[in-house]
Amino acid sequence: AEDKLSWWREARFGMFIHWGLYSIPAGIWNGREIPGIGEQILRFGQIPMAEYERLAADFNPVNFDADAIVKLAVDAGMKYLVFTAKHHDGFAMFKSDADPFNVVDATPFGRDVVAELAEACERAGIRFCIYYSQRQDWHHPDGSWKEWPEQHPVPFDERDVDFNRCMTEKCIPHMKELMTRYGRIGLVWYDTPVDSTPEQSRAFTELVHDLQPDCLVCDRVGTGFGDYAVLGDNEFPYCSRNMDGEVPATMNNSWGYKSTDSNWKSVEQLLYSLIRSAANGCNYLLNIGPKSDGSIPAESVERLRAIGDWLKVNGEA
Ligand code: JFZ
Repeated sequence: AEDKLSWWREARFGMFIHWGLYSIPAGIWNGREIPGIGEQILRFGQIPMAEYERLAADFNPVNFDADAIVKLAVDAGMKYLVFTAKHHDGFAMFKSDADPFNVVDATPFGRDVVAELAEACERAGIRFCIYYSQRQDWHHPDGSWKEWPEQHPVPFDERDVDFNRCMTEKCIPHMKELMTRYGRIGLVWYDTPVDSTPEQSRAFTELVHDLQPDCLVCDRVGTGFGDYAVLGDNEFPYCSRNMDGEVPATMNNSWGYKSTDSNWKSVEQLLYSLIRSAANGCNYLLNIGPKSDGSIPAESVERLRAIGDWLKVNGEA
């Protein structure tokens, strides 16, 4: 476990990408602004899945350009990229034989976004990594909806589910596809374990380590498993030098693109957090939320360019 962390310890700065069907409504449903983070509009807006599903028919991001996004990351000084292969809504941004609710089978776009980003990262020489919501899956009938209530205090359907069934039918097969079809994966960013059992956390961890021995797993896989610690989102990094930590952060409030979220942090604030993270031996994983046409919000591009310019003068590598 020592050397397999070495690239990650040197990386210090990565790009997080939250992109999925939620980028289409971008925070607005039936003309009403839905409070909360954009990628969770289904939960915050109490939208029936049957309605939400129809977004797939409108997903056609003709301006998506994986090489351009990866170049933006590289120019900003980022050394890895973490992409939402599946968020809580259960929609896969890759071709899957396990479940038809995916970008290739369910949208007019029909392109495998995970494949295109993986290939672009390979060409540019940065590590491609996968975010996968292993436990929350609002689409599978036995997927979990349980969130950390203090984080997202919105009522949700507490119906009983047989999560092991969702896991066997969908999540494990998905993860096998992700770990075998897209080349070398740097790390898997599992999320919101909440009430995960040790058996479930172990299975999700071992699947990765079995199929890709050098691939890291973050500790949001739950119950003490994982190769490194993810701190609170946007947390002011006070991590210690002798722990491997990563600070996930947004430039505004939302992770997925939200058209009404204009609470952008300044370049100075972002640089301060990056430097503060690095000084404490932590990685800074800074998010962008592409729009539904595949383009990157101008506010994000502007900030990434400014950070890159600063690093070219003041950074080390
Ligand atoms: C989770 C997700 O629910 C969210 O949509 C986004 O993907 C984010 C990166 O991760 O939300 C969390 C999870 C953990 C904390 C905060 C938000 N936390 O520990 O502070």
